[in-house]
Amino acid sequence: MKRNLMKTVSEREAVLGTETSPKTNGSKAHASVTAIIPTLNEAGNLPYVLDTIPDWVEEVIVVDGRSSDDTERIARLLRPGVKVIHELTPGKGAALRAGVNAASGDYFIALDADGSMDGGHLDAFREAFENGAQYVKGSRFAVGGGSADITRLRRFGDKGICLLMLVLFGARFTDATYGYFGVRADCYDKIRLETNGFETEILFNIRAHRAGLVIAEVPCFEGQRLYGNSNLSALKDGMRIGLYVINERLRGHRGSAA
Ligand SMILES: Nc1nc2c(ncn2[C@@H]2O[C@H](COP(=O)(O)OP(=O)(O)OP(=O)(O)O)[C@@H](O)[C@H]2O)c(=O)[nH]1
Ligand SMILES: [Mg+2]
Repeated sequence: MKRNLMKTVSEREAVLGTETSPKTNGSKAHASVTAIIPTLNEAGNLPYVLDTIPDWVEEVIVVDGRSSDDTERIARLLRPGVKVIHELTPGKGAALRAGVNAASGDYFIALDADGSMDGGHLDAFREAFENGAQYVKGSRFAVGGGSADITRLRRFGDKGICLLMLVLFGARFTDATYGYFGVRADCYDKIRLETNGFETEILFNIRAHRAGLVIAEVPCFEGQRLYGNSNLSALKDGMRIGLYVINERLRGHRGSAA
């Protein structure tokens, strides 16, 4: 099977340089980007996160609906033109799906609202798409990436899930659990999922690989959550994610790709 995971920028440039994006068709014009941001009580963090998102991002979608704080008001105040979608089903996976359903860009890129993901990396995501990637994954562990937030348990858990993905699917990712990722709009159907929880973004990686999408990793630096509490339990959600990965193998899902 073709190895379709590029670990470094230079590898990406070498391998992806010949492909074109959906609208550019080889020209210099940029295709449009939708940033999808799920939020659950992130009013304290949104000022930082929205400020990092470059002006060139055509569409910003905040998926809220379950916050009891001022998240929606702050979003509208700080990013005029922001689309706020209400999703009442609990879980980040459900929020991501709602965001994608409302998105109109050529590339969808998901990022968290807790301050751990820097919108400044969106340039590198777009570049990877424009160099031919169909699925772009942020990685804290690729050369040039890093984290101010990783614990030993989380690093161990991430390595375990990466190994599981390699052994069960032959999928070579350096970071399985960092939820900064993007997919080309016309490829989304190949990775579409109905799960609602944190497992969703991990299963996207597997489906992208199995569907034969061209995958690129972008080195990212993970900051610490600025305010509020995490909604993820490293142990409980980590085990749950592991079971979902095994179940994905047992179900033999191959996506709908060529
Ligand atoms: N709309 C919506 N957003 C959610 C839900 N659960 C989490 N989120 C958002 O999803 C993003 C990631 O959630 P976090 O709680 O930071 O979890 P995490 O980043 O996977 O884990 P940590 O590394 O512990 O922060 C954040 O922007 C949350 O606000 C939910 O049920 N609904
Ligand atoms: Mg977080």
